[in-house]
Amino acid sequence: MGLLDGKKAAIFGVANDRSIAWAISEALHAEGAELAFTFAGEILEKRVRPLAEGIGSRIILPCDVTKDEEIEKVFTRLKQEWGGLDIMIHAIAFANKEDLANPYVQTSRHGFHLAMDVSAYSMVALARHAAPLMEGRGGSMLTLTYMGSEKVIPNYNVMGVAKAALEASVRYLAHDLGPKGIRVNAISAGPIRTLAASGIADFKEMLHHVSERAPLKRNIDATEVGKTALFLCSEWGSAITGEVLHVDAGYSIMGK
Ligand code: NAD
Ligand code: 0WE
Repeated sequence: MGLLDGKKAAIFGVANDRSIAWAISEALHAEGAELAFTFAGEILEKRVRPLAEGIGSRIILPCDVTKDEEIEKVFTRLKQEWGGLDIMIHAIAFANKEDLANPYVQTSRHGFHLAMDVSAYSMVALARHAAPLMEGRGGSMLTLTYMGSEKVIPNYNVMGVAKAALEASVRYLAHDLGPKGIRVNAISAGPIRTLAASGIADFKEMLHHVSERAPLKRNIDATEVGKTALFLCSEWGSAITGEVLHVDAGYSIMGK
């Protein structure tokens, strides 16, 4: 008997086996959920397909969230294959590399729009398509955010602004979808070495800084985000919606 036996989950944001979305997938699968995956581009398909097939997933679809047609096709297929949906995981972010290196004040109009589109608006678009499939089943949606939305983290820049919009969207989506019995939440994760963190200047120093100051005196790993995601998306989280839950070894509570 698993906590999620018979539940159907759509996972957006696996790039490889170090992705936070993959750790969440493993946690949901271990409790009996059936999963569908999307990938952004052919290069990532080569990584995602073997991982998905390894846990028995049959639905593996392209979805660049900047393309409305691709989003529509995913949900059309999910409706055909499953007839409904219980869980949606959004673990997607992107900003131009130069916008994570130059001063925030230099952010171009295009760079701002891109980060907002991929990292914040995509949650709204996916939620709009997922909601009709979740009606009457008590669905749950979850996204991933970072403390750079609340406090200045040098170089996080336009991503911090996009995450602030994402977190506010979680609250507005929770208000819209709550009457249908659909919950919408975010996990604010501490820094984890993933593809999205590779090439970030001084990431090692940042991990060290956090582990010295966080109450638990350590960093977190993706499996801990997976366990929290399982809790939030399962019956155990049934009264939690519109929430941003920090999974960060306590780092964000500190004032010094
Ligand atoms: P990751 O690189 O494994 O995942 C990021 C995903 O975003 C990739 O799968 C990539 O394909 C996808 N993506 C980018 N542009 C896309 C587009 N146009 N369409 C569809 N997908 C697109 O890295 P991760 O660290 O697992 O990131 C997952 C989420 O976790 C992100 O929202 C990130 O902001 C958040 N997060 C990460 C950390 C960290 O330190 N790694 C901390 C807190 C929050
Ligand atoms: O959300 C993120 C990373 C998001 C991200 C990463 C990249 C790198 C490659 C978005 N866009 C891109 N674009 C690229 O071209 N994190 C929470 C991880 C992260 O990124 C940082 C961090 C942390 C932590 C950037 C600066 C400072 C800290």
